[in-house]
Amino acid sequence: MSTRLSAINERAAGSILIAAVTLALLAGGCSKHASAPAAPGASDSGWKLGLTVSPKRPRMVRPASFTVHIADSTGLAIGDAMVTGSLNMTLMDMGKTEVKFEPKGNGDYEASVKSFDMSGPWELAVDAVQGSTKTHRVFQFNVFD
Ligand SMILES: [Cu+2]
Repeated sequence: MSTRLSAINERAAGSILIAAVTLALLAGGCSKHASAPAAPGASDSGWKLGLTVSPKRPRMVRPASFTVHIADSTGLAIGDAMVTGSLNMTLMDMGKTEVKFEPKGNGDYEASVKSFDMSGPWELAVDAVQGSTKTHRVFQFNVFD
């Protein structure tokens, strides 16, 4: 076998490996979806968080609002948590936009943005804190042109 051929083969194998790693990273990103069940870690609250984006098809240069509903594992609404959020685009580094959620009663918390800088896939990382109970959930949504 010539060294030249084996060098080419190594390079090809390298590209395949990079492709596989990229796919694994993308799949990992998608698996952080909102509806994933809470991990049974000791520090996890077991709270259920649900996100509603309004309008249903948010648009790039338009305002949008986010409503997070929080309930405990038995479905009881949690009305007195401190809730903050961080928005970022999933496929590029455009920085993070912090948002503050205001309690609206019945376990609902609301935040809004005036616009998005770009259309495409975004994620909203939500942190809810009540005393020593902390919950982190990441939601994905799309912004349209
Ligand atoms: Cu972007």
